[in-house]
Amino acid sequence: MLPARTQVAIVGAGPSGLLLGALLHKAGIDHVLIERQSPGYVLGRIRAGILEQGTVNLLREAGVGHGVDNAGIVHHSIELVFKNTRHAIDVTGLTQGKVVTAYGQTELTRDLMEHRQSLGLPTVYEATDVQLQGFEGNSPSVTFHKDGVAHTLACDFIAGCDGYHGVARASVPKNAITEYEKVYPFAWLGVLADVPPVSSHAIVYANSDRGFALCSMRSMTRSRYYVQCPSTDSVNQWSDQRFWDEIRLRLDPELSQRMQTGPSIEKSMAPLRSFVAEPMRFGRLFLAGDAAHIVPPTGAKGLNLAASDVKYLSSAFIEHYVDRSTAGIDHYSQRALARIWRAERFSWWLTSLMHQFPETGAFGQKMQEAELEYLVNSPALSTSLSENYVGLPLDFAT
Ligand code: FAS
Ligand code: PHB
Repeated sequence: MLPARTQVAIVGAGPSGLLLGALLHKAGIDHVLIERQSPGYVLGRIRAGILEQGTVNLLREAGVGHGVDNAGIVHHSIELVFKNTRHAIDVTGLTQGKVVTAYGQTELTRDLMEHRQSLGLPTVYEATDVQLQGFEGNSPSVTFHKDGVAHTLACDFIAGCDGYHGVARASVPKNAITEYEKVYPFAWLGVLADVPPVSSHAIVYANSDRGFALCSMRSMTRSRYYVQCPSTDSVNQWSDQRFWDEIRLRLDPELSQRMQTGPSIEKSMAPLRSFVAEPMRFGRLFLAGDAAHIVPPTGAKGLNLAASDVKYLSSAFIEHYVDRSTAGIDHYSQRALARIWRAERFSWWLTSLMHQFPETGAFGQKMQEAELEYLVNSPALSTSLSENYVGLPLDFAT
């Protein structure tokens, strides 16, 4: 039986909404999670694969760290391929011991869902016609239909965790929000295959004059690979054979020769954009995760930014309800945006460095190769790459 009222209404049961729900429950704050898709649909979306340590710590804090602790693959380096040569960047050595962990968003989302189900927390899947009301005043509510029945959920606050195409940001009056966007002239074609990853100890990023490629993993027996392709391409233009042939042409000879291929178990196209909406608070509505920002996945920041938003927002709600302080709520947007813009810059920079841009031609390729040559030989630039890759601190002077 759904309550008619709660303290926090969370719209969206992706990683942001689920993680926020777990942290609010742990703090004894009532909330209801409203999701428009089915659990299977949410789990079927294959997305991120690299977690910053801050994200792993937050999962542990939420009581959901068992999956990543048992199956996560810790990485101490990344590898850059350009001019047919591969270079290792000692990320851990350059960041005084910091690491990243390879653990799929699908597995993380499943861990969060199972945790939520074990607690019997109020969750509405397949909600339709979700609408946000009254968040500019003191009596916000979320209305929706479930199995043909209309519901109104009164609440103190609404957390818009419903992604780039969600209803939360779309509910904000146009004159109250500023959107910054850059759409890249290409997409990523991603393939999941049950073959051992070509490099199990490091993510491989390849710049070639045929386009970008990325070699990642989900386990020691399941690989996740991407190639840059025209944004006008569709998945059915890419047979498995065409994909395997193309990615091997973009890697160095040793990796290309070592790559094990097999039938794809998932194949999808992801458009690339940089996007930020400012501010992230509108009265009693707060945006978190992809609802407020998008990064090109090159820097593996999307899911990790969602996690830092949730860290800030859950702390703000806890301060409000437990400490009776509005400081966290009042500072949330400024605090989150400070970290978001630094990750936006890093993701844009790495995307610009690694991808083929038709309009810059052969000179552009030479500039990228010169910068990569400089990067792999410069402790300063390699350190800059590494400190961004492992994740910037949660707080710095804003
Ligand atoms: P999500 O979009 O994951 O979740 C939002 C949820 O809200 C969804 O379940 C949606 O169904 C629901 N929703 C939407 N509208 C609603 C409504 N009106 N009412 C109720 N619910 C509603 N990041 C990386 O780091 N690496 C990657 O390789 C990578 N690849 C990606 C590929 C794609 C195609 C996309 C779209 C994103 C990718 N990302 C990647 C970024 C991704 O991991 C996001 O950062 C992450 O999913 C953010 O989580 P949420 O903020 O929860 O948003
Ligand atoms: C992934 O494993 O899906 C992945 C890894 C690193 C990235 C992007 C995606 O930069």
